[in-house]
Amino acid sequence: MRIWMLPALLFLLAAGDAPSFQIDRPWSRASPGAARNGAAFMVITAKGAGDRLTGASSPVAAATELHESIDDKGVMKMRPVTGIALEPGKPATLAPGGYHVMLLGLKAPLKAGDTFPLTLKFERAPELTVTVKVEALAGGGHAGH
Ligand SMILES: [Cu+2]
Repeated sequence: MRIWMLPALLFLLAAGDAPSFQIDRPWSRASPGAARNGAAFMVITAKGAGDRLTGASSPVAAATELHESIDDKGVMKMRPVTGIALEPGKPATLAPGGYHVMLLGLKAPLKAGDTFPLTLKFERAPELTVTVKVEALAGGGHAGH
């Protein structure tokens, strides 16, 4: 093999190993009244190679964080996490009561039927923007969760 072929070959190998994702049902709940925060949920399945969800951003919120809801002796709390593992072929579920993308400082209330873009950031893969659908708030429930 000629030496100049090597970079091209390495590039092809790297590309073949690049993570890709199936993202199912990105959704959020309508925000009640003047709620300042919301949350986005979805199921992410990595294909080919594993990766890690490390952050997100959206024009509808001043800031976003990755959060995990935990049951602390019967009290639901949430805490920021630095990332969410995406193992190949193993769906990572972001859902009420678990992992979620926290939307901090909503610029306007989220209304049922609306959609908004959410850009997901990964450790290895390039950013990916999904369209989040706002669904009606079921029952009283907790704001944004
Ligand atoms: Cu949260």
